Amino acid sequence: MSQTAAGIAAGVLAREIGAGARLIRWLEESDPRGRDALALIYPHTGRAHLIGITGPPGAGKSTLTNALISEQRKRGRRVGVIAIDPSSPFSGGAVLGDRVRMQTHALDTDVFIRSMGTRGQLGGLSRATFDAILVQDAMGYDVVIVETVGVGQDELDIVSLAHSTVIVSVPGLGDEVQAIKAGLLEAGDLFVVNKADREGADALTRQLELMLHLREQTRPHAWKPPLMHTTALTGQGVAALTDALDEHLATLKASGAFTQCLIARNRHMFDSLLRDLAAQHILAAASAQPATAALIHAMQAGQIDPYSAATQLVACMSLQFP
Ligand SMILES: Nc1nc2c(ncn2[C@@H]2O[C@H](COP(=O)(O)OP(=O)(O)OP(=O)(O)O)[C@@H](O)[C@H]2O)c(=O)[nH]1
Ligand SMILES: [Mg+2]
Repeated sequence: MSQTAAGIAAGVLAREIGAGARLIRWLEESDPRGRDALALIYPHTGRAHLIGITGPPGAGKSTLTNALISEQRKRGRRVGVIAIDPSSPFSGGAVLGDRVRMQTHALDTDVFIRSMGTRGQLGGLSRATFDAILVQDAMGYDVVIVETVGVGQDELDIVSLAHSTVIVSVPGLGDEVQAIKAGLLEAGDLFVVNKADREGADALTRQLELMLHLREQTRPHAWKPPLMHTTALTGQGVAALTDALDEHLATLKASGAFTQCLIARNRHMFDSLLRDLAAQHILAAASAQPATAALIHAMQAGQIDPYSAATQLVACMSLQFP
């Protein structure tokens, strides 16, 4: 495999999983070849149906993703998956767990599963995830599924910027854990009660119905989100969920929201890159300023507070921005 940006981009467009994995790594590590290759593949993106799946730790998201892959494959579609490893104390070793739960598809070359850590990406989790989505999209995967635990702002950005956001709930977690955060409730396009084989599924369904009813009263949505039941372990309800996802996709395409979603994701990336560039410029310019040393000294001596020091420095640098 060629190690140049052009070589890797050609491999990605030829749908070679090795090339896709390499490019995602380059982008994660801010290897300059990553950006060059991304520019080459970018014109081939924008076609995949991006599905975000989120829910509490252990809700069965990976098991459900595995079942969704099977169903999508039955329908002749190629599937990319990005599983975000929740390095939360609840679910150590999730990367391995995700792989095990989706290993049914390990030998299928029309399925590409990539796990990502939640720490250590330069530029943040949402950017690394959106980069990986672009790569899988350019590889011609019809469907790209992103699995993430619904906790931080980054994760919320990721799922709410997907075309179809699936919120997974499970019976038996207790009320305080079960209450879906307002942001997630608002972002959900499809609501799933997984582990429907377990006791408590009916009570949870009633609770969710109430939440959705209140959501509708507060702010009516064009798409009425379905509330579905699955038993991911056996695949029960997964065909119906796939039907609902297809229907949602058709609605998005008919209204133009499919493209809007892509525009919103690009805007998010653009803003995030701009913030990084601005920070780099300011830090570089600040370290070249003679006033910096004096202000730091004054701050250490307790003569000025950090807010005033930063404001003063920016004030005396502002004319020197490129
Ligand atoms: N009874 C039952 N168990 C299920 C079902 N779906 C998943 N499980 C089990 O629930 C456990 C957690 O499943 P995962 O798919 O790893 O859940 P997850 O939401 O991906 O977990 P994290 O990624 O760690 O947050 C596993 O032991 C699954 O076998 C279901 O429909 N019914
Ligand atoms: Mg998982």
